[in-house]
Amino acid sequence: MSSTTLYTFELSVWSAVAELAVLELGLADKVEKKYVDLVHGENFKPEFVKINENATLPTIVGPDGTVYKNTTDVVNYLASIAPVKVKAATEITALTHEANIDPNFALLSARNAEELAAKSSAFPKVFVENRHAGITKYSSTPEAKPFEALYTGKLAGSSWLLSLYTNTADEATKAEFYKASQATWDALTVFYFETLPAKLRDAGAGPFLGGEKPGVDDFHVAARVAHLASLFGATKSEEGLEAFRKGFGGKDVPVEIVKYWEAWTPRESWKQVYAKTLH
Ligand SMILES: N[C@@H](CCC(=O)N[C@@H](CS)C(=O)NCC(=O)O)C(=O)O
Repeated sequence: MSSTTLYTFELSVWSAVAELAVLELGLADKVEKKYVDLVHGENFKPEFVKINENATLPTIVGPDGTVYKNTTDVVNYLASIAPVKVKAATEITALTHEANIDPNFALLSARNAEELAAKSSAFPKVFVENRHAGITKYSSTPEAKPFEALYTGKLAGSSWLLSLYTNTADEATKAEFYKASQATWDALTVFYFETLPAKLRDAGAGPFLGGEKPGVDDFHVAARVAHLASLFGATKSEEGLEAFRKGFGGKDVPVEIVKYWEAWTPRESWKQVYAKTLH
């Protein structure tokens, strides 16, 4: 039987969901990983777009050639083939993927000119520039022709981001971006201070949503929590809770989130996935 291939990247929040699942579900020797460098837009190579026309990670190609093209399908597939059985996804999995709390938009978001200036001299700027260069390069190849609609849409989005990050956007565009960024952070605050703590309380003794061990929901939520800590500047697990507190303006971190963080961070899967840095 040929193997299952997971297309992944070490700095990708949604890939981390799949990577945690592979380890927790005892599938490390059954899944072959292939790295796609998102920071250089390699997900826009026509060879990859032929596999997943969304050009996103994680992506899985199963032994029979079936392609799983989004995080939810990828993890549900992994759970279905795993020797270890865990609690299936519930509503919280879908909630972690709601567009109004998009983690990748949060990374690039800026609520005002100061935030945008700070991010424009840090990693987000590098990402925006390189990704734009990657889309531009790959979209102009003959192999890209069948996927013209994808490239046209992605180029429009990346040109918009580049204009913001190179300070060539007009005032109306900037104002709209600040407003969208503020809305995302307002929604993220509700998610981390209300929605997620309530779901953790409903889950009972826990410490995971899946019970004593992580279930499918937990793979999605864990990666979101790690990503949020990284957005607040934490690179190591032990910096996470303080980063949350500071990041949310000094507000106490909900006790449910504290317990959740403390349950995840000692696990081998977590230590491996976040060995280099939280992301
Ligand atoms: N809804 C999709 C989102 C996946 C997604 O956006 N993944 C990011 C990496 S965390 C990506 O591949 N981005 C590619 C890009 O546009 O640069 C899913 O759940 O799979």
